[in-house]
Amino acid sequence: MDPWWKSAVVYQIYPRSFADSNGDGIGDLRGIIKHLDYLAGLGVDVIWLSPIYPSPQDDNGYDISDYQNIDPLFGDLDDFDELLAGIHRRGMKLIMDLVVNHSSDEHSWFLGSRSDRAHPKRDWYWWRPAREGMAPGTPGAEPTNWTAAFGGSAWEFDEETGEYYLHLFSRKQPDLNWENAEVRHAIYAMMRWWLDRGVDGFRMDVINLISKDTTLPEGRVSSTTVFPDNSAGYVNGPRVHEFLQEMHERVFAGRDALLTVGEMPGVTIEEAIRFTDPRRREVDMVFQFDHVWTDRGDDPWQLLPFRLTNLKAILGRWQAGLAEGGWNSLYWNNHDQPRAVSRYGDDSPDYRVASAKMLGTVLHLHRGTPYVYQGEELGMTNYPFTTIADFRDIESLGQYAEAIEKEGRTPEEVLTVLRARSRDNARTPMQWNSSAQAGFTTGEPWLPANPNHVRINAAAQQDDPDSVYHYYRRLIELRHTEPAVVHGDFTMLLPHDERIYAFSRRLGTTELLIIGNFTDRTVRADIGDAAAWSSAELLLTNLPTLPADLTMAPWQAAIYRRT
Ligand code: TEU
Ligand code: CA
Repeated sequence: MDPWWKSAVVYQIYPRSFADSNGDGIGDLRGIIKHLDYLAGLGVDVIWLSPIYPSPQDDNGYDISDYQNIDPLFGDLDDFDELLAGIHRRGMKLIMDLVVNHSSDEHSWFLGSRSDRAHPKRDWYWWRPAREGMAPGTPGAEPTNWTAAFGGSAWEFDEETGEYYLHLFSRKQPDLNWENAEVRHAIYAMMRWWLDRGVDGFRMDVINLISKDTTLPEGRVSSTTVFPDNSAGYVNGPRVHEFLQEMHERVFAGRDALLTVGEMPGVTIEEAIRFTDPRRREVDMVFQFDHVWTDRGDDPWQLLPFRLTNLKAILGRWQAGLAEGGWNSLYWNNHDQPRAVSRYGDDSPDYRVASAKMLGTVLHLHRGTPYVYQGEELGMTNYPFTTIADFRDIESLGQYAEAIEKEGRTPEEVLTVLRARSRDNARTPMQWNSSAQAGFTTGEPWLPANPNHVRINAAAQQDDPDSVYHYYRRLIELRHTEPAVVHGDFTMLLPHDERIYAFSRRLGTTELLIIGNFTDRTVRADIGDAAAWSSAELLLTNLPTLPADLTMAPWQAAIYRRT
């Protein structure tokens, strides 16, 4: 029997930006409860919640100070139980964000660890002395040259006990020491507690970073990411498979109908096959990053131009790589990425709707489980940021400071890249309607709503059968009704075409052809048996005009079916 999640679509909610129920400007659980019918109407099967646990909110909740409670910002455990029941009542499932590569520095585990070299929890984190022969706390005395994702060294000196602790992200996110069995078992117990409460699985934050090479080798330094490659020994580290197998055995074994997805920056296809091979019992699927890192070159402050052939080569490789065993997750967007329609499509008034639908078509018809990030189903766009004061994201602010102060870059040069790439593009309030603050809050939102909410919003799109929202609804429905979408094999067509994305899916005698025009020109899809295909059944297209002879209007997408 094939697992249920192969035919599922997951919807990601970033709670802080989804819906605010009490006017404090921050989204919360009661806000989500209010919109459950909206999600059920879209037809999604699973909801993934970004972290809602108690947190100092240094990285918007990815710094957790208590794994078994709800941050008062978002509500309490009663609200949570009500939300979960509401999700289950509508036939959907809920997966939680599991952030256990690191905790908050305000977690009681770390407070203990930091208090004394002899504290029983000292070894729960990565404490190391200064580099040999160097005075602790002086420049260059950090134990290794590792850099943190949000700027600066990955080592923070602690005056109190005279040692450094490791943080691959912010200094308020100390890395947990998975070498220590007590740490692992505390985490597994916490996971079981959530499953017993009724949750249906986990999205595991940077889970391929949990195992570090204990010799802590020097790595290749990069100013904007911690994981340019595996040189430092913590990307897909030596014991990561062992840890995930142990987690499976201690937490998931014997429980049915769960979904686990590991977020894995820097994961290779070879590793992903191991992580997702069902016989190995690690995770169901992984998030890889190759296709969202295509605009990054060696110089982090340069934007590489978008090349369709590059995107196709990457996604095609992942399709082929996981064809036999394992399973892909499919996404354009999440809370860390700019908006897909602004990045890969055309967010101008002329083509926003068409290109958002085209992107949805191409993504959802790949083999794998699609993820929709809140607002993607409306074709929400990047935000018109002007100055650095407009940003709230710790990564954008940290990298900006580093680039200006340490590298002597100009603000304009850095801002150009942040406008295109900052995580805040995805974090502006969900656009519910055209009223002030987009119907997100009655107060001051923590990040301003995009001014285009007067045109782009859920209320308007629910009333318009030709909207991006209704198109996504149909795409999701198609996955539920056409087995070839779920199980068909995948063949990339026209890999060298810079304008057309085309591929076929085949299951038994059923064959689907999917075509997306990635340009604002009229382009003919030059595939082999075009004549036969153009008379096949047209399952879905995003424009009122039907493509004749596989000639696609600007940003047109089409799905054909023949048997
Ligand atoms: O993200 C990890 C990650 O790989 C990146 O997407 C990250 O946002 C950054 O670009 C690294 O340079 C996860 C979460 O999704 C992210 O929101 C957190 O900030 C991060 O882990 C730390 O928990
Ligand atoms: Ca609120």
